[in-house]
Parts: sequence; structure tokens; C-alpha cells
Amino acid sequence: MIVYGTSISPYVRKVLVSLYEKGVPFEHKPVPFHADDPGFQAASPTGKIPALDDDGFLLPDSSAILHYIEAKHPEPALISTEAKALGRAVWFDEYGDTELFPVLIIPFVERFLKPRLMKKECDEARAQSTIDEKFPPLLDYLESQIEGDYLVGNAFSIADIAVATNFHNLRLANYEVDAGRWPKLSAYIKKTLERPSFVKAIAAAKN
Ligand SMILES: N[C@@H](CCC(=O)N[C@@H](CS)C(=O)NCC(=O)O)C(=O)O
Repeated sequence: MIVYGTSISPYVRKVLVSLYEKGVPFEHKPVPFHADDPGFQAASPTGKIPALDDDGFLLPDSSAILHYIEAKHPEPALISTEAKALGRAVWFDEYGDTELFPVLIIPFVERFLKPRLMKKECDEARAQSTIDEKFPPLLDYLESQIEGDYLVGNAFSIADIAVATNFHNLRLANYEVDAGRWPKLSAYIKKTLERPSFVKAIAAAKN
């Protein structure tokens, strides 16, 4: 099994965390998006990362890949089959990808990606106004959804993967969730990013 995509990407990190949680061996090819690697291009029709090649079976998209991995390697379960838990897991995966990512990625792009990797100037005003104006409703909602250690029931799931992955990029942007304003979320993110699967996936970006 080959996973394409650098794990600096929150979406690629989702796939690596899932595979580490399940103990599935894989080869990691940490290509950037739109890389000209022919294997990657065949697996990713959009040029986006991640993409998967499982013995010739090609699949793009982090959510599609997570569901594929779940069906092929059901243990330990990262998606419950119980109706409500399943519904919530799919919802938070979607929420992480389409609501959190486009907003939470902005400080990372401005403060980390542009100066370090793109050799461009950071637009700090854009980063700060996003944090001040766009973050609060998203973080308020997450704070309201956390009761225990996990977003869905009593088990770690794709919901936790898809939400927490975005917060590692924020750390790289020198942003930490304010524990005074969002105490449950702050503790939850810290604990989730300390899981061995996240630690390994984060370390993979440094290779
Ligand atoms: N829905 C896709 C989104 C993947 C995605 O947008 N990846 C970004 C990197 S973080 C990318 O490849 N961007 C390049 C582009 O948008 O053309 C998934 O879940 O895998």
C-alpha cells in the first residue's frame, strides 16, 4: 500500500493516523500536491493530496481512503456501525474537511507556508483577522460538542482524526487554543495530538 502526499497536509495526516492506529504497514511517498510523479498522477485525478495505491487499486480523497481502510482493516474500529455514532463520525469528518480546514489553514499559510516554503511575505493582518473573526464560532461549536475524551461516544474515531489534524497546522502557526475561553477543546486537542498515531504522522513530515 502506497500513500502519496506530504503529511504537512492535514488531509494526508488523516490517512497516516488511521493506518498507524490500525497497525497497517504502508509505504509513504511524501510528494507535494500536483507532483509530476506518474504513480501519484494516476492515483489523484485532481492532483490533490492524499492519494492511495493499494496493489493497483487507486483512490484519491482522504475521506474515501479512510472508509476504504476501515472496510479492509476493521480493527480497531475508527467508524462505529451504531447508527448515531456512525452519523456523527461522518459529520465531523465532513466538518473538519469543509468547515474547519478552509479557515484554520489561513494562519498556517500566512505564518508558516509563505515565509518558510514559498519564500513570500506573511500577511499577518489576514492571519490575525481570521483568528479574531472566523475562529470563535467554529471553536464555540466544537467546545459544545466535547463531553469526554472523544467526539463520538467512548472511542477514538475518524471524527477525532479529521478535527484534530487541523490543529497541528495551527501549532506550526504559533496558535494554541485559548484554554481560558475553550477549556474542553484545548484539553481535547492536546490529548488527541499526543496519541502515538498522531505523533508518528507528524514526525513523518520532518523526513
Ligand atoms: N477532499 C480532499 C481535499 C484534499 C486537498 O485539498 N489537499 C490539498 C493539500 S492540504 C491539496 O492537494 N491542494 C491542492 C489543490 O487544491 O489544488 C481530501 O479530503 O483529500
